[in-house]
Order: sequence, then structure tokens, then C-alpha cells
Amino acid sequence: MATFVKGVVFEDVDFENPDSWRLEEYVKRGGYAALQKIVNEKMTQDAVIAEMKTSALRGRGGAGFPTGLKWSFMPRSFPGQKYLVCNTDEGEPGTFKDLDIIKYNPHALIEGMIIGGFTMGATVGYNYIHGEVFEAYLRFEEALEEARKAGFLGNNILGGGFDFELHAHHGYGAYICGEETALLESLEGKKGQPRFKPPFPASFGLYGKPTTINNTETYASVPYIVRNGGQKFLELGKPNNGGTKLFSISGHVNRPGNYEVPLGMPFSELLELAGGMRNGKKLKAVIPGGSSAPVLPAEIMMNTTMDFDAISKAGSMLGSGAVIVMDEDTCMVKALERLSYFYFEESCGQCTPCREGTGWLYRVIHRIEHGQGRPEDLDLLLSVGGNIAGRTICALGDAAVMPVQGMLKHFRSEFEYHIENKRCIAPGY
Ligand code: L3W
Ligand code: SF4
Repeated sequence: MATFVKGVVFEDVDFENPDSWRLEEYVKRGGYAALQKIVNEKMTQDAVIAEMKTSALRGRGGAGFPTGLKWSFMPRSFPGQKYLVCNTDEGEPGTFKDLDIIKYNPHALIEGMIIGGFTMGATVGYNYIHGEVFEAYLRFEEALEEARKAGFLGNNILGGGFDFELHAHHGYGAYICGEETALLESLEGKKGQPRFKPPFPASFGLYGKPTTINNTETYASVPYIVRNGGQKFLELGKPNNGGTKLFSISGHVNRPGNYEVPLGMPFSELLELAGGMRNGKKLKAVIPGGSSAPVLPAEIMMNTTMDFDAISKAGSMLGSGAVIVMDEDTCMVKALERLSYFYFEESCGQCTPCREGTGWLYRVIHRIEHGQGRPEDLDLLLSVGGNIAGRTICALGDAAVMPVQGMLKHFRSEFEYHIENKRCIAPGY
């Protein structure tokens, strides 16, 4: 996917230059200056955490958890090994930003992780990369080798008296391995199934040791913050939503792709950047934050800004920033059938409400879509959803329910029409 607009992560990256990802080019555009600054100015771990907190950088993987706060959870005086992990297991339907980061600017991630390692006293890091991608994985391995040769990884980095080694790990291609504790299990060589939380990874993580896990885009934002100060990053966005954010825009727009724009941008402007609606059609609805986020109708989206707080106030989640745009011809029943199949297929099967409930959701929506729906099915869907949400080990259970609740909240009449008429209300179906 092409990237059209640049912010903190892709600042100065030349997408036309096939070598733009290389160390030499990264250094030319100010790369590794943040790491050098830490060493030259003898910045303390507390000073870096303070900048991270000022920046209001919130986790870019889905939950939007404040990064500075997460970094402060790592026990300082722990006597043994601590780990840093990057989650590049990008699998959320609609999300395609993290693979572009390791493809076009891998050293921003590497530098961010080295800074994280220094700040939290972790000397070993892993980047867990989705198992179904190969080219981006090999590119990241090459970037790691460049960083090792240049002395940015290894012992006594830049003479600053700290060590950090970073490894790439090719994942297994299952969506659930992107859940942080399933990822840790998988990294340990076991079946990727979520652990019960708490304990959180900060106290019991990889091999039972204190571990911090962040998303690729989160780490890749760190060099900018250290180089320019947290305040400058904060001012790029809006209070409590610092910085720029990558939005992966897909669906019925003229120019789908990744757009890195300030948090707080009106959705209407983002839609314009993506070339507007395809074929001059009208906007019907948007899933603003990846398939797990509830759908929002056009009238809400056109009056909303793209940041964590505004989207949550509007009744959905900014999630990982995957914006799925649907035009007036979209059949909401068919769209929900597809989404529900995904969660049914990807449930790891550990908890009964999720394992059985996702199957029930899919089968009921499937029968509505195929003209065999019953009037009581809509309440049945809400009832099954109510027995899944909040009763499972990980967020996948909730994630399977939220799209169903969102669709029935805003487009219930279309489902009723489907049941009554055994066909879709949307033209073309
Ligand atoms: C220590 C505490 N640590 C929270 C940490 C926790 C985690 C982070 C956020 O779900 C969402 C999900 C998907 N002490 C802590 C603590 N932490 N309290 O903070 O935690 P949490 O539980 O709010 O979220 P989560 O389990 O990480 C993530 C949604 O993201 N999603 C999925 C995206 C998928 C991808 C992908 O494919 N790569 O990004 C999209 O919207 O539904 O709601 O680190 O340990 N007291
Ligand atoms: Fe597995 Fe679903 Fe339970 Fe998560 S909620 S642990 S995916 S069964």
C-alpha cells in the first residue's frame, strides 16, 4: 500500500528511493540522533520516561494505553533479566501500517527499541513479526544486521555503558498471536494462547520475567520524542492524544493507503486526503479502528475528529487506526457476516463463551444473510453477545461482540428487512 501523507514515523522518508530504509539514509535524515543525545547529554531513565509522559503518546496497537505510564511499570530494581518486545503481528482486519514501517523505516523502530531498552533496563528485545509476511521480515533482518555492524546494537552502545541486543522472530500467522500474552507464549515456543491477566507482562512476561510490549508504531515514534522533546510531539496532536498517527484507509475510497496525520484531524478531512468516496457514491458508515471497533454511521463520522477520545465519545474505538469506509451500496448484513466469520475462525478455543459463542454469532448472521433468518434472531444475537462480553480470558471475545452490537444499534432496520424480505435493502444485492 502506498503511503501518501507523512508524520512522525515517516518524516522525511523518500518512498521513491529504494534505499531510503537503509541505515545510511536513516542517519542522513537525523536517525540515531536521539540515541546519541541520550548518551551525550547523559539523560537518565527517569528523564526519558518524563518526556514520554509529556508527549501523551498512546499505544498504537489498539488499546491506546499511555506509553510513558506503561514504561514506568517496569520494575527498576529487578535483579534478573528484563525483556522488551515489539508486536509486529499485525493481523487486525483493515490494519496494514506496521508492515510498512518495517519495510520503509525499520531503523526508527530499532532506535525506538534501543531507547526503550536503555530506559527500562532491558538488555534483550524481540520483534515478533506476523508469520504470513516474508519480504518485510527479511528487510527487518537486514536492517538489524546494519545496526549491529554500526555498533547501535550490542555491548556498551555508543560508549554509553549500556547493552541491548535485538532479534527478529517470525510468528505463526494466527490473529490471536497479536494478543500480547499469546504472543509471549508463542515466542517461548508454545501454542499461542492468551494468559489470564493480571499478572500483566510488566511483572510476569516473557519466560516469567518483567517485559514491556509495545506496538511497532509506538516504538517508531520514540526517536522523535527524545530528539524534539515530549512537548513538541504532544503539540502535533491534541491534549491526551499526542502526535501524528498512521491511519490505514480501506474500502470505498479513491485512494486507499496509509496516511500519517495529526491526531484530532476531522474525519471529513481524512476522507478527502484519501481521495473521497469512490465513484461519487455517498458515505454510509465507517469502522473507525479496525474490525473490532463498532461501526459508526456517516452522520456521526462526519462530525467527529480522529483521536482516541473523540472516537470513544462517538461510541467506538480508534483501535489500531484501521479505517474501513463503506458506501451507500454496502450490505451491512453481509459485512457483519464476514466479520463474524473472522472471529469465529480466529478464536483460540480456550474459553467456552468465545469458542462456542463466536460460532453461534456467525451461524445466526449467516442464516439471516442467506434468507433463513427468524424475527427473534436479532435479540438472540444480543443475548449471545451479552454472554460472551466480559466473560473471557482475552479481548477477542469482546472484539467479536462489538461489531454485532454496533451494527444492530445503528442499522437494525436493515437486518429486520433482510429477515422479512429474504434479501438486502442495499441496491446491488
Ligand atoms: C500493567 C496494569 N500493565 C493495562 C497494559 C497491558 C497492555 C496495555 C493495554 O487489547 C485492544 C483490544 C483489541 N499494569 C495494566 C497494564 N496494562 N493495565 O496496557 O491493555 P488492555 O488490556 O487495555 O488492551 P489489550 O489486551 O492490549 C488491545 C484492539 O486492541 N484491537 C486489536 C488490534 C490488533 C492489532 C494487530 O493485529 N496487531 O493491533 C483493535 O482495535 O480489540 O481491545 O499492554 O498489559 N494495571
Ligand atoms: Fe481464546 Fe477467545 Fe478466550 Fe481469547 S477470548 S483466550 S481467543 S477463547
